[in-house]
Amino acid sequence: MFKYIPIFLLFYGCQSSSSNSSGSENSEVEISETETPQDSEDLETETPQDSETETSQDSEISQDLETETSQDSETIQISEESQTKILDNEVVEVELKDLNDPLYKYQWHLANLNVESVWSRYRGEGIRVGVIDSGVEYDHQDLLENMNLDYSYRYSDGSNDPSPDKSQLSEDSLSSGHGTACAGIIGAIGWNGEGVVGVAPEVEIVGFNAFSSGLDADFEDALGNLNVDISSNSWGSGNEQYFYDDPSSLRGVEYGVKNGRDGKGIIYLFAAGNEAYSINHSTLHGSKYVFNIGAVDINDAIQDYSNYGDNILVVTYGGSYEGGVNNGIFTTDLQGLLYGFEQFGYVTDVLKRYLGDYTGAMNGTSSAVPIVSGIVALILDANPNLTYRDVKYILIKSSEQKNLEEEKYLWSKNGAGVWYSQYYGFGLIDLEEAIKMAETFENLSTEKVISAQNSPFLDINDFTTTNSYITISNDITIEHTEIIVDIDHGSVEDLEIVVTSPSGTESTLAYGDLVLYGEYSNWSLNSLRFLDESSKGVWKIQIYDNQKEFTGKLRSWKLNISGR
Ligand SMILES: [Ca+2]
Ligand SMILES: [Ca+2]
Ligand SMILES: [Ca+2]
Repeated sequence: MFKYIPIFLLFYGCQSSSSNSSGSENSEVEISETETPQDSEDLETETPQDSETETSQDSEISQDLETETSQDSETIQISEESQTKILDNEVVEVELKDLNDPLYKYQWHLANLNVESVWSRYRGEGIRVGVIDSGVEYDHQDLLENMNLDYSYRYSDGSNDPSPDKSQLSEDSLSSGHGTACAGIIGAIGWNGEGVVGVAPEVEIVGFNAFSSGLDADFEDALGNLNVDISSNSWGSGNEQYFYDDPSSLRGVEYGVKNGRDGKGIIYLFAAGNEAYSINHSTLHGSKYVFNIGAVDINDAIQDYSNYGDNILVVTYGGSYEGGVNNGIFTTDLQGLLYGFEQFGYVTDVLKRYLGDYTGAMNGTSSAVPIVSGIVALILDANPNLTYRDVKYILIKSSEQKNLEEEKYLWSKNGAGVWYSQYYGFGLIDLEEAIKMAETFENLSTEKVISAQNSPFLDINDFTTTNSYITISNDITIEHTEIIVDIDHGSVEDLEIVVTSPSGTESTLAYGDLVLYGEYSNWSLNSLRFLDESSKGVWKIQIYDNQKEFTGKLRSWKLNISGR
């Protein structure tokens, strides 16, 4: 069944690389600080289980506080045009005629989002979404008017036609329809008497057919393209058993966050993936600039395939494995019966009418991402002055905690009273609530980043917990925490890694029960679980080795805490 685009494996396979770009830079001015013995004594009593190795008290701990100003300085200024737009949004409410798109009744995700209540005010007009994928068939009747061909690009031949090229169609007739399906979910035309409706039916779609070449440099180029407001990415390594380092894609993302939307930052949405695995071993998915999206079904239940980890931001509807009515996501498909989803065999009578131009078989986190792209387009339509951090915060704060009582989802409250689940992230997106917040949201204050490192060189032995501590004296309100670990060990899959914040919140970053290939050589692990907590106090890392034979050493670990 179609869940995650299989051409990833052919064109964009994982690299189990040790050249983690985030760990090597060291240009910041660092203020030295010494850990007080008291702090560590307090902590010893907190960890009764297992034998443990204590960190040496005189380990050098350094930390620094830096302020990133490039983004916020520009966001404070509201252009005349934007002011008018906000004003317009407050007063203009359009009466919409009934939807006459025949497949709309099958688009349960739109009903669940109650998107009609939002469409009378916001439909994504003036917002541009880039779809980096297997191509977008621009001349599809339900896409054409919303396509922006000036900025669209097909990397295999340099043309502005983003459709799959001949070799994509012949080599992979099936999955070459993936990008067109994503585009329809985001912004298929509404009220035209045809097919389906996108979440943001007046948005502009830019197709970046990076899979036509499959080159790392082309993905970097597409990700760094500043002509879009939102970047929709339903692709990934496709095999989470391997550490995934993707420095070129990360460069593109960082460029777009710093320079896109006049410094407010492009919103980068990425599929969490469909391997039912942890995604905390991907440096791309770990980046604070990336929004990782998981998938639920029509009943708000996490789908078995949806990847997990403490870097999942939020979830939305992705559909279930079976596809079809009340399961799959109905959307545009490559036109005709030869290409696209037909080979999955699901056809309703209404779909038959279109002879292969639409499908009801799209699903997975690949579907969830374009839904969020449409949602973010509506949010930016409601308030174009939001930075990427604002949008992230709005999604977090407006989402709903579903199935809190079900133990398997491992919901817990952090020290700031924020619920988090490694499956749901902060919860299921609530569109109406997100729009309400966006309309009056004042930009978050300037971002601050604290970095601190401890290099204890501690042994990691079989069936033993190794503990180390870092004391932070700066008090910021946490948004994102990056933990860079430098561990020399013969078998990374032996290791369970847990980081505990000063508030006592535990974030598990490696589970010790998964097949894993890679090296923790200055490797970036990331957690959203400490949101809104204070950075100040003693942080702890615990590394438990749960298998015999291979042992190792914790050379160093570093905290990069972002917040305000
Ligand atoms: Ca339509
Ligand atoms: Ca088709
Ligand atoms: Ca071992």
